[in-house]
Amino acid sequence: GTARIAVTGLATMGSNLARNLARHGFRVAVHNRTPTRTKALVEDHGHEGEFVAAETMEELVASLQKPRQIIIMVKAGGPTDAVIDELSGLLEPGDMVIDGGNAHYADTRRREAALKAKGLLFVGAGISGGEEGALNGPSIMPGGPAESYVHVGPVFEEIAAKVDGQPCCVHVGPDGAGHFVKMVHNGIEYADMQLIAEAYDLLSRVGGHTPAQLADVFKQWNEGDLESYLIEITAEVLKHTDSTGGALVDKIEDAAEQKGTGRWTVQEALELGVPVTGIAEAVFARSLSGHIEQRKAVREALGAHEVVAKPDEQLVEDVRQALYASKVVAYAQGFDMIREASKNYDWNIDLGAMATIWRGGCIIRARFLNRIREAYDANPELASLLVDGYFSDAVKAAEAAWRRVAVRAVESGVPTPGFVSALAYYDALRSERLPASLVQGLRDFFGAHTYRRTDKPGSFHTLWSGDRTEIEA
Ligand code: NBP
Repeated sequence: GTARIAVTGLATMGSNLARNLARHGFRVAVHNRTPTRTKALVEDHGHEGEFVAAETMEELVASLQKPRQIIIMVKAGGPTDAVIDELSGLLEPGDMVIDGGNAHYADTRRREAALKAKGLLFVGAGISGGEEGALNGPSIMPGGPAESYVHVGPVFEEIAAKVDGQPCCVHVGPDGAGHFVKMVHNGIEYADMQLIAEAYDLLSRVGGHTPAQLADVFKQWNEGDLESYLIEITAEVLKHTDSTGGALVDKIEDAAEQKGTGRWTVQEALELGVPVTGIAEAVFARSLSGHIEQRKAVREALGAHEVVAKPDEQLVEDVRQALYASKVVAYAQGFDMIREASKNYDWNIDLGAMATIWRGGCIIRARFLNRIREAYDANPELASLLVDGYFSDAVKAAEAAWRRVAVRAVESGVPTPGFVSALAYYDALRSERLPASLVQGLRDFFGAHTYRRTDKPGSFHTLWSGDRTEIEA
């Protein structure tokens, strides 16, 4: 065969990725379970590059140069397994199967091991940036065996987004590392959006600003440290008026949906024992918003809470600082999670490189990712992003404003779980003593779970139901 690479699964993501490949001069073989999609792609976009249309999987495999590289862009889960099964019977040792869907990293680990046994190289690649990114340059997070990257890397780096001339693509690590990092990326995206939403809520309900005024505020914020795609599109959404002439945001039902990657992130964080409070609060806030009936029942029983607007000069700037500090915490937690997983699975992930490849192509692309990269470049062993000089200065500078915002939110009854839990996390990490001492005392009382002492080594138990002397456990 003569095609450089193949894509199977030509819905939105797959067809855009195939077009991106073709536009970059790669001869790309295309296939879809239902052949009408393949025909439509070649008819509508055949002029953009060199496509080889394949009706069957056999044809697709035959159309490729060796070693073969096939990107799967089908619905995650069962469909991906079905396609892998079909392909693995047709491929030869050394060929590469690349899953560009939103797979759970545990599935990717399982698939990688199964294909390795057949001599095939399996690459679980996180691809971020939605349909727009797939077409014009996504952020790509490929995992899998290092030798696969020799072949896949140059192609992916070519079609990925570029920032300062650098491609937003790097080999993340073995087996499920790429999909794991993509999952955490999505979790951070949840946290970031929740914080933005809280800022909007406070400024509209306590600050008394209209969506149009807030569009200007966010536009201004986008000129500074907060500069990011999400802040930019927040201004766009807030500015938009619909056919009724009013702000669209006031008409959109306030029940947030989720596809599940945020939930996965929190589930995995619980397993790894990493407190990703920002992501967890964001997932729960979406879930709470969706309980329309329960919200109504409680509102009716207790009375709706009326927030009285009390505009003041300082609020906008205070909220900006609280948003920035809370965002730093959310990213610090996300990076902690990647570091822990990397240790746990021996992935050896370069944290600074992750910040680098998120600077373009993906939803959380932001100026401040440069700072994260610099922090990990300077010290790959950072105990927390909060320890880095730039970030510790930034959160300390924001601290007073952050506390004022938390107080205003609590006093006025605007729920800000993201801001408040980020502040609690910051305060907890900086506390000399935590009340975990009492928790340990209670656990020892009812369950003889033992405790350690600050003044001598060893484990101890107090005979709570006896004479209350202490014994060494
Ligand atoms: P969908 O997730 O909607 O999947 C549709 C594709 O899967 C079609 O090509 C369909 O073929 C194929 N397919 C299904 Br369904 N079952 C199949 C089976 N048993 N065997 C073979 N093919 C099967 O497509 P998408 O929205 O383009 O997303 C593709 C992947 O990219 C997903 O994993 C998604 O999570 C991920 N992703 C999506 C986005 C996004 O913004 N949409 C962003 C990042 C990642 P058919 O035409 O014959 O039905």
